[in-house]
Amino acid sequence: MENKLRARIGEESYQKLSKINNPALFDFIGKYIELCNPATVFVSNDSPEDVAYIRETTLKAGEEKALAISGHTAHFDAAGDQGRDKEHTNILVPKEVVLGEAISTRDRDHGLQEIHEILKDMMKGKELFISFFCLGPTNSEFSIPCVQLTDSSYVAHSERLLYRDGYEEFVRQGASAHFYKFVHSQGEVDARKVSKHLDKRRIYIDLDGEIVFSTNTQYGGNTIGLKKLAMRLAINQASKEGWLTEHMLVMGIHGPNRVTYFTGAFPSLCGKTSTAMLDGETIVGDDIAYLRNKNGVARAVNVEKGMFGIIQGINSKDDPLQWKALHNPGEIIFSNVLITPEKSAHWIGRDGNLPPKGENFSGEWTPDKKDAKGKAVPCSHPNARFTISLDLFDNLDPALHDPSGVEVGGIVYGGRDSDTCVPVEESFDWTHGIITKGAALESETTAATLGQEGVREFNPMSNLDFLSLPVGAYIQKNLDFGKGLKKAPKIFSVNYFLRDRETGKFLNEKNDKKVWYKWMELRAHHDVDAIKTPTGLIPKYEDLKPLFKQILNMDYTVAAYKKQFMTRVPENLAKIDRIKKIYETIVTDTPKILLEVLEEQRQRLLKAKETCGDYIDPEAYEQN
Ligand code: SPV
Ligand code: MN
Repeated sequence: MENKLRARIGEESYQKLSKINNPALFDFIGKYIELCNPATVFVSNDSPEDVAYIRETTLKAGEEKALAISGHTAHFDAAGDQGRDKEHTNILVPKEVVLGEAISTRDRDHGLQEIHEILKDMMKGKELFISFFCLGPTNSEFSIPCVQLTDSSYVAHSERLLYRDGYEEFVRQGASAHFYKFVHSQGEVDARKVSKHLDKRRIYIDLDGEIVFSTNTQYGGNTIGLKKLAMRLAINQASKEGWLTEHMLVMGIHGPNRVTYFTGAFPSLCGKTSTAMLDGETIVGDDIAYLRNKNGVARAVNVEKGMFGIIQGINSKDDPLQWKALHNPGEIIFSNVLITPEKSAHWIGRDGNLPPKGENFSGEWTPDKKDAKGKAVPCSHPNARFTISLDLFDNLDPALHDPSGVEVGGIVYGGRDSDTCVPVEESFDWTHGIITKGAALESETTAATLGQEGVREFNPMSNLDFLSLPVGAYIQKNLDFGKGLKKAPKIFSVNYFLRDRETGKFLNEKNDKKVWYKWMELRAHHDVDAIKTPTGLIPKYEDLKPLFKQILNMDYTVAAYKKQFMTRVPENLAKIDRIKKIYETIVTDTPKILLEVLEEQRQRLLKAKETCGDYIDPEAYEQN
């Protein structure tokens, strides 16, 4: 095998590979080179020359186009390839394994057979890029080495910005390395260099083999193997080993002479990145976290070191840190934005006038362009993104690469909820938080996934799309994790999307969340009191008022507070009914405690309703 591989990949690449003493790695690489049959193979050892080669290839191959600012490039995905393809993303499971209705699976034997047929000769005439990365900081209990095979220089380039170098980690760990494997092919591309055969788009995750396959797609969420695809492998591994893999940001909230680290889970396009990037705080990560119990303390790391962020709505006023990085020289890949005639990037919600023309995901674009259904084509796709290393941001937290992670002081769950939950609320304890904030999370669908937007969906821990074990078992793992801690972090919920009952207008400004985090930070240290309601602990007006003044220079009114923090009893009861129904029907391995805790909450709401009515002013609780 070794000699065959050597002849196939060339001496230089072979020399790089041979420094890694791992027969399983050689077998994997040999097998997929044989199957995919690329014309040439490039192995990267993370050297500056190798990194530059991949970057230059993206331009030569036309997968990216250079923009005016140095280091900026733009990439397009096909018009129908602009979000995660949930329908064709399946976990491959042997017949006897049942993950439940909420998780999309496919029979392992059939799936493997199908994907191997699709991959056969798929890289004929193309270059294969082999890169090594590490999920989590290197040289750490959290590290998971990964190897990515892809025929897309854009994918290899994106991963370079998003993940830590892994070549040395493979060399260091040698034959003992436990690693994840990824095979991606964009398939045949058209004149615009976008995948042509979207009907053959498949994303399969083989838990047993710890290998992910992705074909006939380019959108990052479907192709950047180390992101959400690896997440399924890590959730599976974590569930067996007693740690957690979560769809969470990690950030430092700067309190009075201290920094308290928070993790936060939000469904895609619901404010996770803008939270992680709050001005005045520091970012460790904006998308995926591993959490481990170390000597009774919950510690978290960012699995990544870059950001695949949503660009829609980023403007100089609300997002000064992103704005600055996006307009400075530095390596950034813009995807599915508008390229203006001046070769700059434009997007929905950006400052400045709409350019008169340009190129976007739909091809040549002008403001009056309509799609086949007569609908206006926006200048950028709502799920347009930018890929950047976190070190280009001024607010990078110094703990990003700390091998032992950061101590978690609080955990936040949030969704897109127009009518039920208050803007910020603390749970009574870990179990109440995991169940009523995490497991009961609902959110209205967004453009991050293909399909209809604005539909309220159940999304436990914002992690449903990525689960690789039954939902009930996953929730039990979360409950158990807290029980094993000496001092469990406080659990909160936030809702940035609450609307006025009468006018339908949003009740909060985009930056109000700055106040919610400062309040949570104070609560994590017991520095302020809170008001007990049937659904949790809410802030007191007198604690929020000075925070609004200090942080936003705003006069926060009692009227605003009352509207925001009123308990909406009918909506809360309806939510409990919806969630209970799911956990009694769709989820079949629901922990008993989950239904009990929801029932207790229902009873508290009914009791409060008896004395205070359907819509309860926070003052009513204080007087009790
Ligand atoms: C998300 O959709 O949650 C993302 C981007 O963070 S993706 O890579 O598509 O998952
Ligand atoms: Mn995400």
